[in-house]
Amino acid sequence: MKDTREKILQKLLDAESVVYFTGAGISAESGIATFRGAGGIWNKLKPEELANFDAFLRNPDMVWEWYQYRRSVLKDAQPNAAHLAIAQSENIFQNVTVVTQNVDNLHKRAGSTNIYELHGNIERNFCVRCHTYYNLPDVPFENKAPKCECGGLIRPDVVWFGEMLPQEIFSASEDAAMNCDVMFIIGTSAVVYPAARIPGLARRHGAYLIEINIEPTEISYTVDASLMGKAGEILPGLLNDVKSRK
Ligand code: BJW
Ligand code: ZN
Repeated sequence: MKDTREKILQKLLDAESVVYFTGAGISAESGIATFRGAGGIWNKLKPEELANFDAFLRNPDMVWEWYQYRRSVLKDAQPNAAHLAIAQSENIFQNVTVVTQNVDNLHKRAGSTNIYELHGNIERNFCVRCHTYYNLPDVPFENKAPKCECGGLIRPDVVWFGEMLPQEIFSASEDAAMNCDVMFIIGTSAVVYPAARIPGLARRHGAYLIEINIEPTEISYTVDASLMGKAGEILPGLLNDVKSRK
């Protein structure tokens, strides 16, 4: 049987280092579509046609347009109660690290200060030929894939299937996982590797694992506590209880 709320609170009261490992589900309540599950992007579009480099080379305008659409949604979106609760928990715990698979920048906008972005950031772009970086305001906000001065295509600075994750960021995330007392696993299906290795690493190094998700996932059976429901509804209340008892 999974642990009770009292046991969870006790673990959080004793914790010095907390890692939040987050996925698309944490941004669902901000109106950002997830990839898998109900309403997920991949139910309608094929990942292999959009989220890999060959697809981009085959049809740069189509892939670029998809990212521009997502950027336009993000422009009007706000961090939700879960992002904000995580940022504010820097006042509760000594060390707080956000390890996110998301590219949406909402943790930063919520005020979190220690964020490892495993799959990049949709607000950055770079030239595939000369590797010059372009921030969003530097590239035209239109649907045709822009070109760099050198003639190379400009792509979003995100990690597509078959591409390596940023190695320093992944190593730092592994270190955080190996050294935390509690890891929250929030809004991720935990099926995409190597990111999905992070919770297991934390567990093997003695961390207490709390999952928050609207449905069971690949790793639900391995965690100490499963809280089923929306992150924006569960997390703020839990962290408020910890704060009021500290
Ligand atoms: C809520 C909620 C609410 C909803 N509250 N919860 C076979 C086996 C194993 C591995 C592989 C394999 N074949 C290929 C691989 C490797 C591949 C991989 O893992 N594939 C698997 C899918 C099978 N991985 C890679 O290719 C990675 N690179 C790599 O391995 O490099 C090494 C290498 C290099 C060269 C050659 C060979 C090896 C790279 C992976 C990159 C992933 N990129 C994406 C796109 C990023 C850019 C973009 O955004 O466009 O990253 S894919 C997509 O999935 C995105 C996400 O970050 C990632 C994870 O998704 P996430 O966050 O878990 O979201 P969902 O939608 O899956 O889940 C949402 C959850 O939220 C659900 O559980 C809901 O229930 C829940 N939820 N509302 C709480 N309100
Ligand atoms: Zn260039």
